Amino acid sequence: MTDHAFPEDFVWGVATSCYQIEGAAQEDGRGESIWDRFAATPGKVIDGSSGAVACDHYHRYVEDVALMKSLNVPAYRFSIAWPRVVPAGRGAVNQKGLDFYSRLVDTLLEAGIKPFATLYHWDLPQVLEDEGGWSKRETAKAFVDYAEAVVRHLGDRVTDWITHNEPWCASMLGYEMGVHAPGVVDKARAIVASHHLLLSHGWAMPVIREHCPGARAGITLNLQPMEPASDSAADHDAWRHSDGHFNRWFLDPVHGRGYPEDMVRDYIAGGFLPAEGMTMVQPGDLEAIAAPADFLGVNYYNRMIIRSEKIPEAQNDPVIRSLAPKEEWTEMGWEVYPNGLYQTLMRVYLHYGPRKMYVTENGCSYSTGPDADGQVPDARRVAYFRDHLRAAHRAIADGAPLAGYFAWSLMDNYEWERGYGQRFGIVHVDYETQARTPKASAEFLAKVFADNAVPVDETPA
Ligand code: PNW
Repeated sequence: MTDHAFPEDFVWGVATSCYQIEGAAQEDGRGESIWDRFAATPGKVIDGSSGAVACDHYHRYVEDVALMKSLNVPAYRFSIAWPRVVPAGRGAVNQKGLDFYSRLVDTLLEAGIKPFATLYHWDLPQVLEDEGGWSKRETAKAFVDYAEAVVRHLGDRVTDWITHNEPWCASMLGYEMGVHAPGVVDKARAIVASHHLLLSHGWAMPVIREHCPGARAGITLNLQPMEPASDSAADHDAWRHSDGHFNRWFLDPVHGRGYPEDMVRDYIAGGFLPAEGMTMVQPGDLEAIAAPADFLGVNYYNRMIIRSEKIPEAQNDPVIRSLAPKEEWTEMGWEVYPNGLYQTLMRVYLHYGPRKMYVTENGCSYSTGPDADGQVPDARRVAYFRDHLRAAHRAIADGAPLAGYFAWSLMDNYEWERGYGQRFGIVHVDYETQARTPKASAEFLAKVFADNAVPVDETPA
């Protein structure tokens, strides 16, 4: 049987984010971020842990790049820490912070690995949060200055730029549900924050192009296919609302459609927006947010089944993540649903028509560790990647302009409010010794990367 071959110029890679792997939180002039503060607040992170040490990547990046090279990794998506580069949020640039990323980029290029840099993966300088964080328009301005400093310094070597990672998480998990930093529970503030996150993306796009001619730039959204739990009118309406809150609220403005009107009505009705609606939107904002992008980044993990009644597991929107039996969930409690990746890519392609798409994250949490022989046989993760890659391949065959795929994550790391218990890596990390051990899934992906193809037959783990 032949394998599923991918397009010749398809970009394969692995992804990480700075706070989740770097550690060295106090070093070389790095300022405090909202995640340092949040993690130090009792009761916020499940195991009380923080990213202060994490995978110590700040000191081990040479070893980590060599590891990627040994796994045939062609591209690496990482994020840059705003509090390292501009410790006070705005103003003085910290050269030592920039130098770290400069060394990382040089090491990647020497190894023949293409860097994809994300400018914001949730670690806002705490000083800016003290002034209101993303609910303040000034934060979007500060982001653009920070972005300019980074691109001026790295734009000669990095050509692929992602402004934001998952503004839904940054706004809604951070300011609506409060389960992520800065831990605010205020839906009205979260909606304002979402606008300023998107605005900062739109404002940064021309600045990236100005300082990096030939740049390819875009934003990454976390998207989920959703279905109503039943054919009741109430479940269909809840489905409309959840899809609007999670997917359309970000997809629509980025693609020039403004904010979805049904959602503005819902938020006014819920008391989360004033009767006049989106009063924080100023003339020119929507045009800025719709800045032409070279690609849309899509992070895909699972689907949601939506019902109208609140259930105990759901904190806000009445959703259930899955109807599947618990044995089929990952350790995050997320259903394994590969077809949802196909559905998501096809929806974006057919409804929004982006120039290109990348899957900038896809992966799963299973805590498999080394066995007696020092192997890490993570068969479920191998199956997860194989099945999601087949779904991606189907979307390409059906016309979706998918240009690349980044596995989440290069290595086990700090899984935010879930601490170190959740392991998404294709490489196992022993947090006592910092030893890295490639799992079976790393060997599987190394072969996919080398062959530019996914096996069609059952892959033994
Ligand atoms: C993403 N949700 O987070 C992030 O980009 C990564 O930093 C993170 O490690 C990874 O997924 C795994 O969690 C998400 O509630 C967090 O839908 C929550 C959601 C989606 C993505």
